[in-house]
Amino acid sequence: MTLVEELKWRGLIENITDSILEEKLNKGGLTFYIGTDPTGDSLHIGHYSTFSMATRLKKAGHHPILLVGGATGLIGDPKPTAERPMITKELLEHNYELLSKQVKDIFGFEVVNNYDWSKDINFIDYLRDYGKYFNLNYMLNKETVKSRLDIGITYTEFSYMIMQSLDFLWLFEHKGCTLQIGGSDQWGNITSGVELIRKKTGKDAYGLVMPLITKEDGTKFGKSEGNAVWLSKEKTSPYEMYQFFLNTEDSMVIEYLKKLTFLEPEEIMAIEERFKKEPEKREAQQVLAREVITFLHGEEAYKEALKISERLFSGNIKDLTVDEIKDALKGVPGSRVMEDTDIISFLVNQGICASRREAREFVNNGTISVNGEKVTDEKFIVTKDEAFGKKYTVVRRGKKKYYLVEHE
Ligand code: 545
Repeated sequence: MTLVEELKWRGLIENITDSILEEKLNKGGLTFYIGTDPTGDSLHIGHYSTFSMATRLKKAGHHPILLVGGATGLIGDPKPTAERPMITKELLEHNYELLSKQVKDIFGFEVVNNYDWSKDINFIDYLRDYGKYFNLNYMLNKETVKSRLDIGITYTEFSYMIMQSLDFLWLFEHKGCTLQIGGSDQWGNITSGVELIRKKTGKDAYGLVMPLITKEDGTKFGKSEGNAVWLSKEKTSPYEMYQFFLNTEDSMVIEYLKKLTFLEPEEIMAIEERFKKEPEKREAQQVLAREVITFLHGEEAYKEALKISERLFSGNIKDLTVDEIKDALKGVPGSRVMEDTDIISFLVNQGICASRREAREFVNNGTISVNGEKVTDEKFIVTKDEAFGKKYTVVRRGKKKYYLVEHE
């Protein structure tokens, strides 16, 4: 397969500005960029497929540049639904630091900041040197602007497209950058940059956009119980990410393997074959989790996530550390306890059993474990001293249900 054939097979090309780009992509040697605004302090898994495209192109012999929008972030790319609240310069600065460090750490590419070349453009020159190249009708016809015309759009957000176009022009002139890539929501901004370069220099530049990843029902991919799955370990632990991928819908998992991993097509096809025969083994989900977590956080972190997950599954949690326990049981029902208590009162007081009768029944038939040890004696006392780090008592009811009780 050529590079372009492979990208198509993976479903990573939604649109390109000129079919001649296909040949150039197959040949190698292009300098290209992808941009992100520091509107948050971390990327999330929804951004990952577009950013990992930079790695794919790099592996195929192209040169990537990552742009973090210290200037554009102050303005705000118009969303179809509403004007963005402006974020303070301090917050933007803070996000910039974290985000540029994150993309450098994960992807290891050169990072540039559009603030560096945008901050000194004065208003009169801006209108004379650049504004003249933007036809109002052309701008009004762009999807993002069009979708805002009835609800309203400020001059500030309306100008965003021009700023992003200036970036492309600047990178074209100073870094020999001839291609911009992004998610499909960036089509308007990218094509207006291509136009600006053509009008200003008479030369060709190109754009490529990728489809945005969705779930089976068409909604946004990348949330777990309502929370975004972040690429930062501090915000989403490798274990949480592992759980997220393990729960991937069967109907989507092969698509995600194509879009989110660097496994060879042959390998993915072989997994697909096996997965079709025995979906209940969840091999495809496991491989997906392994590949993404290893790429983002390294092999150690992946093994750790796997270990926690296996321990919770088997109930053998005795030698986990306090941190592993906290990480593993984030989000399970939790409560607090003041003093050491006998198991029956404990189970009822913590809402783990509905009545003393039920608590006795569960203890007697071996349904209850405390800190990884089965409890069958009604006189067993739950103590702070034996809690993980003298702080957390972990109760398991049956095979799957975990509770976390914190000692005060
Ligand atoms: C700015 C200046 C440029 C080129 C690009 C930009 C950013 C671009 C944009 N991109 C999106 C974004 O999201 C915020 C991330 C929060 C940490 O707004 N105008 O910055 C997303 N982008 C990645 C993909 C995207 C896009 O970072 O392109 O489609 C998501 O997958 O929404 O010169």
